[in-house]
Amino acid sequence: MRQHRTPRLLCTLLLVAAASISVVGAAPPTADKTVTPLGQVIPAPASVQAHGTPYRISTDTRIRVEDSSEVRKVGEYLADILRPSTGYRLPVTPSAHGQGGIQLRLGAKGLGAEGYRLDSGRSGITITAAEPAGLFYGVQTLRQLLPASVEEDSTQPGPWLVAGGTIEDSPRYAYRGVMLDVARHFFTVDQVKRFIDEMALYKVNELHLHLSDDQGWRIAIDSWPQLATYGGSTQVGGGQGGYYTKAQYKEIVRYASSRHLEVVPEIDMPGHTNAALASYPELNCDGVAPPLYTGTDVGFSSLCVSKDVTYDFADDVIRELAAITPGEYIHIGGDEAHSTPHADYLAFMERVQPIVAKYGKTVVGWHQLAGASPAPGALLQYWGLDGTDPAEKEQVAAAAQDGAGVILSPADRTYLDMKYDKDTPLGQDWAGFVEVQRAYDWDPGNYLAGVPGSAVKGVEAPLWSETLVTSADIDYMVFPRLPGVAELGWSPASTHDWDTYKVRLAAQAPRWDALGVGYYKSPQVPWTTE
Ligand code: TNX
Repeated sequence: MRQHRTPRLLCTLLLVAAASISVVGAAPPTADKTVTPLGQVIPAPASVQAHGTPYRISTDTRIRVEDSSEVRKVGEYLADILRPSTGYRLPVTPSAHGQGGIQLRLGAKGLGAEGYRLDSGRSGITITAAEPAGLFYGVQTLRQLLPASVEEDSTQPGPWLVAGGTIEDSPRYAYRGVMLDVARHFFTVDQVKRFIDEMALYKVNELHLHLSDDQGWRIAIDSWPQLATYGGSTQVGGGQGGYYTKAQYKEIVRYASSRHLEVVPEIDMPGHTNAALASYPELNCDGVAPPLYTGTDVGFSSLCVSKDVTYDFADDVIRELAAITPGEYIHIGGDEAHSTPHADYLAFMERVQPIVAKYGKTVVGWHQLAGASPAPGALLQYWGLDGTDPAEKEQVAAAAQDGAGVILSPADRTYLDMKYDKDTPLGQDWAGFVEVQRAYDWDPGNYLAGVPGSAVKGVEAPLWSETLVTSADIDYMVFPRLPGVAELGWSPASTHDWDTYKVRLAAQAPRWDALGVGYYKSPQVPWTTE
């Protein structure tokens, strides 16, 4: 720590010098470049009032937390981010012991379960919220107000200034999701954790895991062990594949929860089931197991809807999955069931949706479920595009009018596996190219005609992994598009403006650099070279 005394002192002297220059009438000091303007964060906060003097995190700063283990965890999370780069001790102490520093307090009113208030001034920073989740989101805002170098894991010079003023913030939507397809290519627990950390920075709160598909089954099910051991043994391209043991899945759930994300597990049925059909011959109508599949076609597989064993299978899988999933939802897929006759699809969904309810969970399905009878309270995940058959959109609108919730994942806006342009080395293009502006510049509130505003529960950006193998591949497709979708989920529509958004987005790049996150240098974004 000693080596930082001199630069900090120097910096103070320079600030004093700059201040006195302005007194003698030279050019007024421009806004201090080391202080991020209070509103320059993603997602844009609901309300920002800049005033007063910046707070400076220093060697004496304490993180003062309310006496609650959940609040202490948020305090420790903040300390873990700040300590390596600042080099300060930043003890996390009960708030009763003194004033100043960074305070995390419960008790805010009127900001909802996820909202927070952040007050910053010379003597300290106070984040107040009704729940720990709100404090966590306040911490993400604080993080983005600090210089990008705060994300480095070695000591940096600072100074660590946070602009003065007040932010009051709460989300537009309760469901702010991202999906990771671990079926087409398998990603390890550590890779998923890295992904979760990246999402937390943008206040994403739902992690949808696509756990099964034609190419792989990725979760251990004790009553049907071959699903994972055989069905999970390969992936697109024929590589090794893999699956999560129950302990590993619980570790993902725990880690996600420590970042205030809920895991939404998906078992895609009745199509997209070749891995299951290959593992158990009895699930096939002809009793013959097909070979494992490592290509990228869709729509060729189906569970055997007329066999009772199919529902024993669905019951066992959903029961075991529900038992290790504390979250509210189980996603049952239901997309692209091109090999399931329509009447069979209806019959299947009639029998499977009640199983989800029986184990205490709420159904989520891809929007084709609107063509069946969605269970009470079910959420439909809309993944169509501008050119989708209007009749299909009307079906979703009708279901929404009947009480179904809608999650918006329009493929030509939110699909993170779409290429940015024709030269993008990774990804697909069946929904067109999705450049950064296209991903951001739409309004979930009036996107689908006939869907009541109250039926829109939020947005989700799916990342399908047919072409993605490494964490670097993931990062490149996610950044810089995901922050835009996250902002649509969080920020009030009144803040929506591409021209100011793209400047805030450009300001994120040094943070990604510091975090070691690669990204696509979209020509639409005014990246700064510093
Ligand atoms: C469509 S979107 C699919 C997936 C593919 C994806 C590739 C949806 C519900 N189904 O099976 O992976 O396109 O972009």
